[in-house]
Amino acid sequence: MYYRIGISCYPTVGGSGVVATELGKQLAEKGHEVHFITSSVPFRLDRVYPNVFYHEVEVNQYAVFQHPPYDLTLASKMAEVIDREKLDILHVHYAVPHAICAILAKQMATHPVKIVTTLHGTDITILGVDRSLKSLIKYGIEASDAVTAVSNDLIRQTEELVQTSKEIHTVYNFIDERYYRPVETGDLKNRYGINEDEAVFIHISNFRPVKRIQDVIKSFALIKQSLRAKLLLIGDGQDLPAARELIRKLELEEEVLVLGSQKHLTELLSISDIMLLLSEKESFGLVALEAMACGVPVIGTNIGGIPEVIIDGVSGYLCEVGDTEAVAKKAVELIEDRETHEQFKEAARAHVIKRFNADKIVSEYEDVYRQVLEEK
Ligand code: GMT
Repeated sequence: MYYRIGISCYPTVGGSGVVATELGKQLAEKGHEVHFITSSVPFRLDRVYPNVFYHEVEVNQYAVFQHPPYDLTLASKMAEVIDREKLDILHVHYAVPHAICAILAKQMATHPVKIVTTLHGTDITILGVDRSLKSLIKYGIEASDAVTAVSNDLIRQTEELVQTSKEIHTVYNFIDERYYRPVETGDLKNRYGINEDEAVFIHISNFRPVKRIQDVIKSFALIKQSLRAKLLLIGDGQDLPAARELIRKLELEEEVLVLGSQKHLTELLSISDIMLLLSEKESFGLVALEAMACGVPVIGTNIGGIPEVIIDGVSGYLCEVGDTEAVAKKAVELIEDRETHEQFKEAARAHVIKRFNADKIVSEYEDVYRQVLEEK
């Protein structure tokens, strides 16, 4: 059974947009018709897919408007696409404003459509506790026909923070394992000035405060006391200037390579030995999955959905938030024990392929669509 599915998400760099776009591509490959309704072409939509369509949300900049009415324009575009394309499902990613816009669009449209909302993390853990948005988010969740969240922990937090008893299904993040795999890197290490005897650590994020970049740098400074190593910092965001300052203060300019936003992550992951993901909030941790798929074990914090992704002592390690000494100790032990490091690399990739492969997770989303369409 093939469906006509609308997808709305934040189309720029960010985990929720990546998941939404990859999901659209996978659904199209399976034969569904997919309609992206977004403010720009999603950045992961990098080639032509015959049954993928894009509907741009163009915001009116009329002078009377103090703020451009993006949310209203999005709802209006959603209603237009629901009716014209006869959508069966409108799947929105990130509760605000997408779930609210979808509910409004459903009321405006004449064609019957089901709204599926996926909660990604900060839409609950940060915005869900903001008094100005909390009841709106609760309404968006409860008025959706089906709701999914990217980890069991995010469901628990949604119930606690937003006080809802709406049924929420866990559908984990996934990766396309055909793309995310260890790749040939030629002399890439050499070109970055990394010696063969140096261990390579990597951190990839949007450098927001929840990512605790300072802990990544402090852990690396401790690691450096025992190992020859380099740290690759990938991404950009508000905490990058403070990160640069700390790197300078700890005299790590030679050893920390600040590479900014990068597209070809598989190559950078393939030259890395360990990923550090030391966030204080993380509903899942898509980057951990991407690293593990490329055979990179992850040292992560024991919070949010991370323990549902990393198997402690098998495909990486879990440490408490802020415990940089424990992170450094685990990292040094793993690098120094080559045999265990090899086992972790294999276990990491095997676990991702078994548990988080695209086919499995996309089928779980299709089950949600099927269930909701069977309901009267
Ligand atoms: O903060 C980010 O990492 C971006 C954010 C987003 O919404 O774009 O990511 C969230 O959604 C991802 C995809 O479901 C999850 O893998 C991330 O863990 C989650 N981030 C947080 O919870 C902080």
